[in-house]
Amino acid sequence: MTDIIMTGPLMAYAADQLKARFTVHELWKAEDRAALLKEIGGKVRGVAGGGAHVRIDGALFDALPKLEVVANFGVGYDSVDAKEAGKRGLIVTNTPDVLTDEVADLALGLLLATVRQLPQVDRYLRAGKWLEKAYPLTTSLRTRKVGIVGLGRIGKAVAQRIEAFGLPVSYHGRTRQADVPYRYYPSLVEMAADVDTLISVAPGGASTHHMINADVLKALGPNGIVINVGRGTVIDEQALIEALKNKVILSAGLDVFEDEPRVPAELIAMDHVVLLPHVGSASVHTREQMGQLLVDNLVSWFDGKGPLTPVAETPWKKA
Ligand code: A2R
Repeated sequence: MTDIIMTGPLMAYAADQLKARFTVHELWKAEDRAALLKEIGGKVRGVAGGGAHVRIDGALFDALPKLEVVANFGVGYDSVDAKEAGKRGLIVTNTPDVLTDEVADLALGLLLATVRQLPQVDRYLRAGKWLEKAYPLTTSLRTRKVGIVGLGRIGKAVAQRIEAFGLPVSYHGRTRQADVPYRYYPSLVEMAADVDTLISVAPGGASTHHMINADVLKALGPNGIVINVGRGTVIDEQALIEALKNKVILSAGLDVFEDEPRVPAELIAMDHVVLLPHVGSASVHTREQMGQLLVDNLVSWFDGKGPLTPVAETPWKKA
């Protein structure tokens, strides 16, 4: 059987399929990872990974001279150095599309929860405060203008849902898209100045690092709400905390953070933000689909049929 490494825990649904088809080495369980890599590195041809358990980069590739393919669990693959993989002729795959609607649903749920303060209202009832008086009136989704940062697969699914709620949509990305009806802003600060609600669905990595910074938050203004379901690194978290403290913006709904699973104590102490533990795609249904696509990519590759969903940095050309 072909040897592969699992860099972090995968749900049993996917892990059991991998174990049936491959000889699986569970790297994150090893007390001495370097020793395990030394022992088995020479025969490993595939990696199944994702998340922050082990960074999949040149150092790992060096330890795996026979490596051919890295199958990432998740559409975002910023924990994999895909550029370096491309240089070395390796293939990296991710799990696009199968999680698009789930994450978009969560984005709308988080937006509503933030605007109408649903977690706070729930806490209010449980604390018996309704018996004393009605919950104070909240801000509203009505009259809001939404700017999407990263109008990709998930961004478009979010935009459709925002349209269904009757709100205007704009977007910012590196390129104008010909086939979408939404207003395009080449400048994120200019978009922030024209809207009051930012929803970030941009990927992580160097090119988006701290893209939502103090200037963007200032432009968004005192009625501003920031929702992030993409990657935590896209927002300058310290600038966000300052903006929330000083009422530069109104509120934030965050599913992703800069240093997960660690969330700044200052955010946790704020009652006017909604914080979720990176659950965008975290339903049984969608995680099974993602797991299946990871397995299918590895099986297809080792059956000689090529990868199903290679990332842009490691395109696959059939010989
Ligand atoms: O910039 P464009 O036109 O290529 O648009 C992409 C945008 N994007 C950026 N926008 C501004 N500055 C950048 N440096 C930048 N880099 C990328 O993000 C595109 O519209 C969007 C990403 O869309 P997709 O590749 O279709 O990804 P998908 O499936 O929507 O997932 C987005 C992210 C994942 O990477 C995970 O981090 C998270 O959502 O689950």
